[in-house]
Amino acid sequence: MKFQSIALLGLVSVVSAENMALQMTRRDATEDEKKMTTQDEVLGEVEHYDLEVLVEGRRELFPLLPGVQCPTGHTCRVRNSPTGITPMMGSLKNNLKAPLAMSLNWGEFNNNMNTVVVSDNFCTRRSAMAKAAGLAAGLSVAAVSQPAYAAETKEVLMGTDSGGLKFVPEKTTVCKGDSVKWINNKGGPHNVVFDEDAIPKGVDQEKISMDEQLGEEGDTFVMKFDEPGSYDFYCEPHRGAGMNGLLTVV
Ligand SMILES: [Cu+2]
Repeated sequence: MKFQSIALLGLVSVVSAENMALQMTRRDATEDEKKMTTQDEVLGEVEHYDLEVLVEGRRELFPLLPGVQCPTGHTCRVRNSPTGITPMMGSLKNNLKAPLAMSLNWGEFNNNMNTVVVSDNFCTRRSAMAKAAGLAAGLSVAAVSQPAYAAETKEVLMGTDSGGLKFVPEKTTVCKGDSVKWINNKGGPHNVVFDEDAIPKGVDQEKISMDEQLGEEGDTFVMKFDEPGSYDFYCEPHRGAGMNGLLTVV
């Protein structure tokens, strides 16, 4: 299988644990990989190897993907585990105490962990990670599958601490379904108005913009964004002073 040798090269050529983690997370999910997972599930049980690597004098084990052989010149430890599961899951499963271990939906948990490993999309990874954490905390699949479950709210200050007429930060990126909370800081009153010529098509500019202004420090304006794209916004009283911001929804 082509994928296996590629993954192997990636692992052997890397010397530091940090780089290795980086390399593993950046890996694309190839068609071969998807096929491999399916085959493993059919086979039932496969051998896993942990690659032994010396990192700054300490011995560390890195799990190799199911079916990957130990690279020549390296020491590996054999570990058998039920297939189709993410390597890290085996030990987690053994270490979790009942009754959680009994009630946890391991299939769903594993799907999420796999998504965390193979996806290159930050929002997909974040959502899968949150769902896995929720399942491990005892929540039901239905609960963690709610669209709002993995959503987050990012905060943007209106005015710098020294009264500067800026949004802090000026550029913010959120995942679709996330919310942004603007907090009136110093130098107000401020507000948030979106530029109707610089928001995604079909988004109602009036609906997402503020009518009024926030006068008191600590006042907030919260808006949820479901449509991906770029959103330019400004503070109406201070637009001339350059109080502009950019929101990116991915
Ligand atoms: Cu302002």
